[in-house]
Amino acid sequence: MKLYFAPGACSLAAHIAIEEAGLPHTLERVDLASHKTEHGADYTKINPKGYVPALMLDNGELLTEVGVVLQYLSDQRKDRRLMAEAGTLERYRQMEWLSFISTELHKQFSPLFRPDTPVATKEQQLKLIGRRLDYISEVLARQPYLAGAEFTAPDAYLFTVLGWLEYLKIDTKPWPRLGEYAARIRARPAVQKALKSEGLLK
Ligand SMILES: N[C@@H](CCC(=O)N[C@@H](CS)C(=O)NCC(=O)O)C(=O)O
Repeated sequence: MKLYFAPGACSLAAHIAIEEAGLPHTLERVDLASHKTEHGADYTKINPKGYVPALMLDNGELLTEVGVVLQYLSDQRKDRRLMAEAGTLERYRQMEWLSFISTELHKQFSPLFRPDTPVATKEQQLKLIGRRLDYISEVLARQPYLAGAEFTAPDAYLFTVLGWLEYLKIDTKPWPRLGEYAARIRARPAVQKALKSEGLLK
């Protein structure tokens, strides 16, 4: 399988899951501004949606959408317990987290990355993101990871999105627990490996 990624973008969640699952893979970096891959290919011909992540399976099928790619990867190595067995309530809870992070958190950041977003819109987005982080922080007061006692795929996704707070220089003082959580995840060998190979760690 091949993961199309951009350093530090939401594709990092998939990259972490690949490393956590120990799956053989190759990587191809995408320049999101020019839509060219590192090998000079037109990325829009590979993924007409134009965004990352995209996972090219060995049979030539392309899988997109973070929440789905994470579940696919997790299901390749069930013994690593990145997602619970399909059909169980535990699995639906994890899917609930994937959906929440995608729609209620990840996508609220998108206008903050656009240079032409009006300041008032950015402020509204920051307030909304703050409310979501308050909620997540309350949950993490009761348990070390989103789905309970163990690291699972939704944690790879949340860790990736939390990384954008620093990049965007957002004050994280209201959520010290999230900083501790991110530090714990960052220390995982698979996460270190993914960060290093994206050039985000020396
Ligand atoms: N719904 C998509 C969103 C993916 C997305 O927002 N990707 C961003 C990076 S985090 C991107 O590639 N943006 C560039 C673009 O939209 O052209 C998913 O869940 O995978």
